[in-house]
Amino acid sequence: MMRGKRLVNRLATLIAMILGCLLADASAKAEDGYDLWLRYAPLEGEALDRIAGLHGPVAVLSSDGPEEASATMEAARRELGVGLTRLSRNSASSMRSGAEGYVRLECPENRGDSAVGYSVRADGADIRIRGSSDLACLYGVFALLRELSLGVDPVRIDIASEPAMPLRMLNHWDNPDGHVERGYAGRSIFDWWHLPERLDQRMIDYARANASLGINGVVVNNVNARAFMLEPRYIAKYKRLADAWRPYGIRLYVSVRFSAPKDIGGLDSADPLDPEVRAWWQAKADEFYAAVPDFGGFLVKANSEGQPGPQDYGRSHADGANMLAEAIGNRGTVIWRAFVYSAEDETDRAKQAYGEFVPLDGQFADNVIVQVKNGPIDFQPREPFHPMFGAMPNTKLMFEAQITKEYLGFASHLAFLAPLWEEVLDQEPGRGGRVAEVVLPAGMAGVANTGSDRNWSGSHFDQANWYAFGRLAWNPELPSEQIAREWTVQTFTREPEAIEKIVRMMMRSREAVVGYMTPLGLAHLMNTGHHYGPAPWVCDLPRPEWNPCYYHRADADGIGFDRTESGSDALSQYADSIANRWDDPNTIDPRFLLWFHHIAWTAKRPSGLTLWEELVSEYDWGVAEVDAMAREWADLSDAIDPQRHRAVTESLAIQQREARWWRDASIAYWQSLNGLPLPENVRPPADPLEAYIGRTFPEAPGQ
Ligand code: GCV
Repeated sequence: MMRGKRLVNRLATLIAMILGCLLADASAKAEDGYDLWLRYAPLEGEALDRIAGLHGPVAVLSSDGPEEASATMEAARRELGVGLTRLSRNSASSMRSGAEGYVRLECPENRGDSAVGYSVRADGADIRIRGSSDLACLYGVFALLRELSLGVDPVRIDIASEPAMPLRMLNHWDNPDGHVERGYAGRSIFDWWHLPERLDQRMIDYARANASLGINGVVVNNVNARAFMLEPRYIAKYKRLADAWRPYGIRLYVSVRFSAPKDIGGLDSADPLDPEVRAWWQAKADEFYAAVPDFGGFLVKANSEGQPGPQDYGRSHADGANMLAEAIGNRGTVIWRAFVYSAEDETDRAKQAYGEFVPLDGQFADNVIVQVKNGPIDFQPREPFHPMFGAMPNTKLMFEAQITKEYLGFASHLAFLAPLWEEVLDQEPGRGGRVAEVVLPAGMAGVANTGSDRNWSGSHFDQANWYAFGRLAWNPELPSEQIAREWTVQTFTREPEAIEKIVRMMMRSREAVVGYMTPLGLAHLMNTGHHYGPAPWVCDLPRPEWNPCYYHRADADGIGFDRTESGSDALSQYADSIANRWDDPNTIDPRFLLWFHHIAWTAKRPSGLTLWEELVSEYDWGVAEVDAMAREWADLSDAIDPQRHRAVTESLAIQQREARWWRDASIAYWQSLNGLPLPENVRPPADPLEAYIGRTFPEAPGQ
């Protein structure tokens, strides 16, 4: 019996190796970015010699395991075959029969996504990957390949890792017609038109990339959901996708429109307390689980930006979420978004979510998670952390990040977002530990930046944000710089000087964007609708909070939103330990100054400059940083393949131009209000204010 198993495993090994060679050869073409961080560029010199003796993969099954390897175990072997073959210069001879060591996959065949911690350890000439489920072995394989790509000596490998949080998910804002809301990488990767019969290879490569990071959930459609995506024909499509992703440990979730019982169910109400409505959702959930037994659950945007919700019937968010939670039962999860604000509510928008949700703490069912954006407004280049973190100790809160860069220059600006997320995860709300600890029982969700572009993300550097999100969701304690470095080595180059330059570029990039777009705590000054470029002058849209003027509150005397007690008092939503510090413009972290304070243009700052001088110097600093990044990248032409080097050079040229535009248009507008001269030796805006105001961009993507 055991010999039979061994034979099967040996055969599987051989097939995986041959497949690995074939795949590796097929990919030895131009560097177009499709392979992401799973590129496995051949190792050289000593690093190559060190892995040359490694055979892979051999599965050692537990004695009570089934005869056939699970699809996940097969995926693990396949990945190992591909990875080792490519890393060892695509040379089959390095997998020679006299190899000194084996990579041993020692995981029982039980499937499951809970016990996925793994260890990867050198044991003499062998490497043993161990875990309590097949998925643990797949994750371990990706971890081993990452280490080898980074040049770690196989005999020194010794890692043990497990995910910090249960849910590590991507939220797609993809519409059924293929348009991606806030998507800057082409069309949607989901081909609803041809599913379920046709499944694009991209769906498998997407799953591989996610599994390599430990991402274990994908919401496949926009939170601004269409009700017809709950119809049986769509459930068949989800089934095909879920079946394809299951081996990679990815559960499929769907965004639902709260009014679906009315929209497609023939009912005249969607009241969550109406028995007919509840029965409709129960039947709908059962239909999902009949087709997809491991269906993840529903994501809901309710009573926000015009979406229907329980408040339409005088019910609370908890009433709505709990109704869906009951329908799903212990089979899955309801994720209810806290991104709510209403046109009718005159309360400072930054306060509304806290006001609606915190009183409901403790009222949500066990299988409900409330998903909270990193900041209280909307994925700005910089926001203070959301005050709901730490304020709902009896509710599972999930951290929502935006990987796609709606407010940070779309895909053409280089902005590495790990420092942004790290900044928020590291905050201490004053209750419940750091934000990273508050969200541990739930997880992290990231609004995906993928699309049909060959490089997936619209630009090569934007792949790093997908990567960073996944790595942080697995381990929110990972430092941004380490993430940048490991991504760079796997994706671009192993040349030490080039790595240092690229990491430096990445680490300064987000702060540069803050500098030229929204320095000193300014926010939401982007043009309306598409959010492309500056438009601080927009003040006349019907809904107050759609206007940049609402956020900057600039006039002849000063600028900034007074959120202290004398203003909207949003500061009171933070714990005293924080509010006391932020209450004083001289002690607040200057990065949040104008978020919480309205300051006179001529006020002297602790820096010795006036506010106006400080603001102008921030804009100039941001622009100079982008110029420096472009220069550093230009120096790297020998270290990076020409195709990707040129693509990044062109994006940086766009960023340089647009950084100047942001700086010039903003300064021109502030001057039109304050009438102040520019500080000495400062370059005046290139064009008069009217020229900036007159620009229109009907072609801007992602609207
Ligand atoms: C999906 C912002 C974006 C919207 C997005 C919304 C949300 O307002 O501009 O496009 O809608 O956030 O997170 O629901």
